[in-house]
Amino acid sequence: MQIYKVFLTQFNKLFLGCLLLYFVVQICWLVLVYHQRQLGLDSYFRERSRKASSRYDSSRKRSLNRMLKLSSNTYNDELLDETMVKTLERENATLLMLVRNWELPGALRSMRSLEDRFNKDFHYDWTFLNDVPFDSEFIEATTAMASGKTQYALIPAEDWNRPSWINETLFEEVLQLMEEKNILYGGSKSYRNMCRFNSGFFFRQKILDQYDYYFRVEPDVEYFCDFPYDPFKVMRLNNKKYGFTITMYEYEDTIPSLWETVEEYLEDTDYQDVDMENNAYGFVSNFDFFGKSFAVMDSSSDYNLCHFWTNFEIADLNFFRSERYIKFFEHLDSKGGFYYERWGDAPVHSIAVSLLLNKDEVIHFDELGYKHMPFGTCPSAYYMKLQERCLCDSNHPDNIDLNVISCLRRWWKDGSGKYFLKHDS
Ligand SMILES: Nc1nc2c(ncn2[C@@H]2O[C@H](COP(=O)(O)OP(=O)(O)OP(=O)(O)O)[C@@H](O)[C@H]2O)c(=O)[nH]1
Ligand SMILES: [Mg+2]
Repeated sequence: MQIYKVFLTQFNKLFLGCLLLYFVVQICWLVLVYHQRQLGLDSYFRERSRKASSRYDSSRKRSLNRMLKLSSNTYNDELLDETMVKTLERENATLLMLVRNWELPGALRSMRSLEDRFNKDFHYDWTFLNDVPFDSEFIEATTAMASGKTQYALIPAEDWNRPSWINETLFEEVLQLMEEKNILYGGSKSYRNMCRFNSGFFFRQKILDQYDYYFRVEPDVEYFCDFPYDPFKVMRLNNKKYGFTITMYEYEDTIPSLWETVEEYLEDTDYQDVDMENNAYGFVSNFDFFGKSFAVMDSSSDYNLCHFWTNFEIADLNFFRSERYIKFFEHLDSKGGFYYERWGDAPVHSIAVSLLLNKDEVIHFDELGYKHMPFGTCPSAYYMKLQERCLCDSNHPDNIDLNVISCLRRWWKDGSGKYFLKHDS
């Protein structure tokens, strides 16, 4: 009996021991499997990220930059070697800045940023426009900052000033009213001239006749990353007519009657210039659910207020020069809304682009980090940011793409979609 009891106790201990061992082995196995799976996923995503980041290797031309990497105690004869400073093939394009003389410091900061990030390798011309003559200090400093040719033009008074048919009494009343309502630039006369000029006259300036593409630059903006390509070339090769980086909602108070004017234009022209099957009409008119949210802006018209932020703009001048765009602009202009309200060039360009172009003719440059106060955009792909030497934080609250006032998800849904989703092999 005694022996039987001892045997039972030993057997129980052995059994419990085995059971414990079994559980330990099971847990180890599960941890191992989970870990392996994680490793697998990590390496899968790492590999895809590497592929994405090496996509532009052939166009980076790193070797041309070698001479710019001198340390302070190095002297390199190659700097004087003509072959090292050969200019890359260029498109028929110019960098374009409408600017005032007193904005020189900001203009130089923007130039410095764009030269360092892009133009030092290409030397595209810089074209400066102003409603008064540029002073010699402005010309001297900007010429020194540019790596390409610089040219300066005075805007003819008739392209800039308020037309004579604007009712001055009504105009003054509007200015006062909008000023009282604290509408941004609501009381400014020159801001209205600028918006109208940028909507209907910049592309008619003689100095731009020689070019096909322009890249709009404003004072005090910053480009966060090395450009992985020549955006003008990307536009031409892919038949793009309009490029943007940021899109968001417009202040409705500045454009109360813009949309009804657009609808009137569509009816007057019997929709003959718009291809509703292929344009991005939905981008400016849809209000439905997108991403995780509904639109946050209320609109009292059928315009959802989405627009491209035109302080960054790379576009085909021939689109703006086209009869259909001019017809669109002239219709809007004839209503006086640039003065009686405060129509901005951003909603005007954006609505025109969304109506008159095929949505695939519009490109979102999502690799080019960019900032114009108070918002910026920063690429989120980790390896791309390293490779493009970006100086920005994609998780920062200033990144408009994370903000509810961004229309980017609307563009993905109702515009030309998200690039990598369409082109991933
Ligand atoms: N020559 C000239 N340029 C102007 C005038 N008003 C604005 N601009 C330029 O037009 C562009 C847009 O003007 P901004 O004052 O930057 O307008 P905004 O970007 O809507 O507003 P901010 O948030 O103040 O930058 C900039 O490149 C300005 O330098 C003007 O009266 N004369
Ligand atoms: Mg600005």
